[in-house]
Amino acid sequence: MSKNLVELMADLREDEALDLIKSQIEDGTNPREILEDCKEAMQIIGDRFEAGEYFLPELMLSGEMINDVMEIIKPHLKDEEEDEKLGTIVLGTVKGDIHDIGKDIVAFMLDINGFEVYDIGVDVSVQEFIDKIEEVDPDIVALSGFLTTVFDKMKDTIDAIKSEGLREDVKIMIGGGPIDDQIREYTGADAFGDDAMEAVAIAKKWMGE
Ligand code: B12
Repeated sequence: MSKNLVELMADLREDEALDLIKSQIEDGTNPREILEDCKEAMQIIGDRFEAGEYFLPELMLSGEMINDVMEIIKPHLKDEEEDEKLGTIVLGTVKGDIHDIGKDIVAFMLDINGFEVYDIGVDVSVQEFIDKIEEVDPDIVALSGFLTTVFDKMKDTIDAIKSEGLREDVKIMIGGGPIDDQIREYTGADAFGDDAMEAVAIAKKWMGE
């Protein structure tokens, strides 16, 4: 755990943070520890936004920073052997919602844990989900959403998966800021997760790992 990295990232001092991460990797720090620091920093950034200390440009900057961090550490998190994928996942943020930082972390963690992830982006319509499911025949569909206003879109998406006759073929998980078990029940999803590690744990369980 590096307090320094958390501070640099929370203060959006990206160049210094990236330099520190590079040297940590050279020194043999576990990349997962670096990810934990990133998560803590993002939490602080969110808190500062809510407290009126940060505004939209800072949040956008934090999104770019996390992408740059991931570019650096991703190759070091890959399993040694590029073995068979554990399963296929279609992931997207539902219609009306453009939050993608959390979804990107989920995509990244599923990817490095051995899943084939089709990340279809943000503001994804019901039809776009259906089209992708029909195209790639996934084992799992993962819906992300951060706004209370998009719970209905999650439900619509899952209802459409049912009415298209695809529900029996996929497990569905949901997640994002306000998602809890009540929302899971309302939307008809099979599971919800609080963070990317839970997404991985759920997916592995479903694939019999
Ligand atoms: C960053 C941010 C933004 C950025 C998004 C940038 C981006 N590229 O994503 C911008 C500035 C664009 C933005 C816009 C808006 N935002 Co905003 N935003 C946030 C903020 C500060 C942080 C969210 C975030 O990315 N956190 C970082 C991630 C990493 O944290 P995390 O949640 O722990 O992530 C994990 C889980 O979510 C989980 N997860 C995510 N997806 C999935 C999927 C599955 C399947 C699973 C299992 C798990 C999972 O795994 C993630 C990784 O571990 C939150 C406040 C907060 N503190 O959460 C508000 C917040 C989410 N936003 C909010 C609002 C209201 C808005 C706007 C409507 C503001 C406005 N008036 O314009 C717009 C909406 C735009 C839209 N149509 O979507 C509200 C939502 C309130 C509500 N309950 O509905 C919040 C809660 C702020 C607040 N307190 O009011 N926002």
